[in-house]
Amino acid sequence: MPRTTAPPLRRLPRLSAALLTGTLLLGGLAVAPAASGATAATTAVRVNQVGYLPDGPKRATVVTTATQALSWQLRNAAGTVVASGPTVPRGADAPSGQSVQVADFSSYQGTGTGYVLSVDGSGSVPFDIRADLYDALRSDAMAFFHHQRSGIAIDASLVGAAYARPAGHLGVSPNKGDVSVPCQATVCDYTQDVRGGWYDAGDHGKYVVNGGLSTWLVVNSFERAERAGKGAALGDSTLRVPERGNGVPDVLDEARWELDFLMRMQVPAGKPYAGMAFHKVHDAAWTGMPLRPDQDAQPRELHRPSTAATLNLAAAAAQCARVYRPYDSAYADRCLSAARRAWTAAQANPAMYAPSSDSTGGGAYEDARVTDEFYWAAAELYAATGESAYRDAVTSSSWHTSADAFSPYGFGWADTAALGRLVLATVPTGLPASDVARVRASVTAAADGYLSRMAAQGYAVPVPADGYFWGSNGEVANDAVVMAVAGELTGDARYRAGALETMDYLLGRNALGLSYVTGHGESAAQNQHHRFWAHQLDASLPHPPAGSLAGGPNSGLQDPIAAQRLAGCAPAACYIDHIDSYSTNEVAVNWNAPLAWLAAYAAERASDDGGSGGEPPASACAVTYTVTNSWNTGFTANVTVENTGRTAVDGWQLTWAYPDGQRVTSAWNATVTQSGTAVGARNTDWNRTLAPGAKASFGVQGTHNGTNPAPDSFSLNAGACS
Ligand code: 9MR
Ligand code: 9MR
Repeated sequence: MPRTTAPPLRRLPRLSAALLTGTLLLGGLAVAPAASGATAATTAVRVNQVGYLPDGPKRATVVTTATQALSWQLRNAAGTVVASGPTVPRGADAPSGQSVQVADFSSYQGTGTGYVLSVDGSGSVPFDIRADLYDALRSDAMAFFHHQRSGIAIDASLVGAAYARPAGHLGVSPNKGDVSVPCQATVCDYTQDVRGGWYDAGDHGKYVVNGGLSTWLVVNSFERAERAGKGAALGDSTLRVPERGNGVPDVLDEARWELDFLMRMQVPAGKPYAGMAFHKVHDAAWTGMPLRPDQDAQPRELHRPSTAATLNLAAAAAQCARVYRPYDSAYADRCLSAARRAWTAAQANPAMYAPSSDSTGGGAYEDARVTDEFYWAAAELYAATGESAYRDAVTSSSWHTSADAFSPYGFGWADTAALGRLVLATVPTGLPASDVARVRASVTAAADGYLSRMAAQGYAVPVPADGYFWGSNGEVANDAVVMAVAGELTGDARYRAGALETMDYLLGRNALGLSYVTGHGESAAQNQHHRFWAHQLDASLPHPPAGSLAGGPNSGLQDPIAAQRLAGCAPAACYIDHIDSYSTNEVAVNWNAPLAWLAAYAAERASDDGGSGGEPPASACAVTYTVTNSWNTGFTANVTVENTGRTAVDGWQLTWAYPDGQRVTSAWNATVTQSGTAVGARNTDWNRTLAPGAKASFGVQGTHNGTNPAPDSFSLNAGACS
């Protein structure tokens, strides 16, 4: 059954009302200026320290003991007041424990650098207003994954000398792995090659559950960009990855590094639990800090397969089959076969739960409820194949109708039902239109929930006051992903504004006046828990590279330094930029993945819309499907697709589902493949580019079972057509 009330066990106990009210107006904390060590101000102005988009929301939070409205002034770099107005008193803000007011300067649409917002004699840090604000974060946040790669040297030509390092865990002494890793005692009697992938975080563990989720988000960021007609921004030679120039979008090259690892974690045919995924591989004992990956001398071990890991693999690999097909159909086939085997194995072993006790040398990633993972994997397998067995697994899942698929605490590595909803809401499948409408409505309802929570909070954070648990910044970014998709589905600009405003929170408009993203913002965190980027412990080592997101405020205080230094903190202030604070200040792939998703989203709107803003049209293509000939068992049809969007489409794939058992047997002027009911038609060399307003036509011949109804919906590069 879906969880209805309490957050999952691994999260924190809720904070008592007494704690929340008892920490209001923590004087010293509330008034500490963000960056400059200025005077004893009574007011502090918290802004997005990177800046604001010209067409985006522009709000700041003012920490002040004043109860009356104050006035704000926006000054440009020359010191000239370019806008001014009154703040709105908000009173006590429970999550931050501060008394706050809000300044809204959204109506100012000028551009420039060096703006300062002043209230009551206090100035913010300087910030920019410009359309290309997020271009750097888009590539930095994505580059994080390359830095985290295991099994490959990180080359100075891509990352700079400070971040270059030898390959980790390729079996070169003193490393023991990961080319031939044994299982823990009693788990298996063979070894497995599980090289590659991304290190999870500040540790050297590699965990299938968290890897699957993170891969899915990275690939999903590309899917979303493609639907908006802007996938080129993440295309080939856009990122600092070694595979630049191979004709494949760089973001997919990066995700493939992890997908290959995930598939290596699958139990081989002929062995017990074949098709299941080992839950994780990591050191036999926790290593100390600092420690470069190639210097880790601990034995590595595979841990018992789990149903959750197996289903994460199934979901990520099924998504791979769909998204990589236009670039490498053999790889797509390999992914699909791994996904199918994983699904079958998970069905045969539906309750192999990873225990919370398994946390020696690596994190547990425990999960004793996997119905949501079944739902997500089924949704991806259905989207990839159109097959009725997967459709039935979707529609019979309790999560398909449950209102709780989107929890107020957001989705996460153990809560994946929302991901199934996002797939079904955005990828055309054979689900009835009414069901798709219901699924889409659930996405917007979730986004509405985040918006209303933001509106009720002084810092416009989408998480509830009791939701500041380990990785809360990842939760904020995940919520923003849902809001952005709601904006795409509805064209309602409020959702885009909500997604952008969460960026303000992450980049400095928060209780601590600190950007949680390294290298982005005047006053940014820089001592995240990491075994190589451990400058705080060893000055010869680098700080984390720009674009790394800290886990964020965690009222659980689950490490010694947080427990010691942060006792009594208000939830949103339970954070310390210290390398030892792994429970508030680690980096992790599942937090940087939604950050990268969001940065790509925010960057794309700014640069590609010329600052005009607004959502892309709900549909960027129109299709006519005409049966040109039909006989007792066969038919021919002509299909015409028109690019009704504003940008050229370079390389297209049109997809649809046949409603009544039709099968394509041949095609002309397009390359057509069918899997189950799902059909994909790819451009030929000569009709690959569709300028705005241009059309391409192709034909298919096929068989039918007596009736031959036309498909009722089509998608161009995964965006629904009218
Ligand atoms: O470094 C580890 C970090 O990646 C994990 O998130 C965290 C919780 O599992 O554990 C950290 O390792 C610490 C271990 O749990 C206890 N001894 C100190 C370790 C940090 O050096
Ligand atoms: O993100 C994980 C968080 O939800 C858990 O509460 C926490 C303790 O189990 O572990 C976090 O994940 C860590 C993992 O266990 C080990 N690598 C670092 C991860 C981020 O801190």
